[in-house]
Amino acid sequence: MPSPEAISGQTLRIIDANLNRIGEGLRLLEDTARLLLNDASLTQQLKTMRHELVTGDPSFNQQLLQARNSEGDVGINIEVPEQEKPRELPLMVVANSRRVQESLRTVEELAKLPGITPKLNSEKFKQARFNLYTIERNLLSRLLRQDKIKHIPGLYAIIDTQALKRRSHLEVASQIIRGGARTIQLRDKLLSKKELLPITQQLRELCAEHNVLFIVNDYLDIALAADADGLHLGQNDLPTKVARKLLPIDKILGCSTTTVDQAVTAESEGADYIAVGSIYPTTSKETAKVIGLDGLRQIRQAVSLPLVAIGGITQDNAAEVIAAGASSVAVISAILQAESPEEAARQIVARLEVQNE
Ligand code: TZP
Ligand code: MG
Repeated sequence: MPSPEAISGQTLRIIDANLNRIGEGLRLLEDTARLLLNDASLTQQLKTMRHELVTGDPSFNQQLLQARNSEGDVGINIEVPEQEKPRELPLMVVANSRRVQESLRTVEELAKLPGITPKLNSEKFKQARFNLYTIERNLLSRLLRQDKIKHIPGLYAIIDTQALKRRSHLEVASQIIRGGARTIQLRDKLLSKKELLPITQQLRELCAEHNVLFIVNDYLDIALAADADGLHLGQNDLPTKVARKLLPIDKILGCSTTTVDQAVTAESEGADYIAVGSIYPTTSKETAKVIGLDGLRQIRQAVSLPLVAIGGITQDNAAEVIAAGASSVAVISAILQAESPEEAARQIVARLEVQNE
């Protein structure tokens, strides 16, 4: 009879296969966070996890290598049914996370065997499994929002009820979309929510038809009720952290900032883009503080999220705002006070395109 401390070759083979699966799966997740999402924090978490789990005691690693028998693995030729193979990146991320979680669980259990305990710390694999549940959620939600965030660069037109001067939200939004806006935000400080909701729903449909991003300012409830693509909040609105928790994971969240500190906080609390301004003096917001292009440049240095510059932006200064680091320009009066909102939008879009060439 072998002693209970002796480790069988089969056990080592299972551990070896599972450690490999953990390393490979974590690498795919890490590369997604790093190369696709440019998310430094998630990348670091995944890298640290991978290193901690797969670099073990050298003599034990040697035992694992000796037990390896890939050619004799009967699993190699077992076909995965076609419909079970993930073809989209979010599904692939889920599938890989699950594989790693299953392998972590397997190693966690095997590490409790008397012969393995001195070599592998079961608790470490359990902790990693729980950490990975959270990382999977963050990674997946970032991926699902990625498609929406891609619309941000370009013209971000704000349909402000007051600036509309009784014109129809829907009619003016259609003109601005024809002029080339990539994002429409509904900003209202006048109507009741009862009046605002049907307008929001109509704008949401219009934007969906034209593949334009649709964001609601201030009101989480209206954004949810109309199934908008996202919500935009200022410093005195619902805190970013709270809104992030309440929003479905595929909805994007924008946050208005005037300082580096506010921008860094918004980024760390889950904003998807940051509005920066007022860049120039504006008559559209009484409390706006002018921070200039220098303020914008400082925020550009401090955060990596896309920046939407706002405040006093016109076709004459749009290009310099982009040159100072904004991905997008948000505009009210230069469009809504123009004789033709469509033409005004088109002119600004043309300046942005020249700047990006
Ligand atoms: N936040 C900072 S400035 C501003 C807001 C909502 C108003 C932007 O309007 P305009 O007319 O484009 O300057
Ligand atoms: Mg607000």
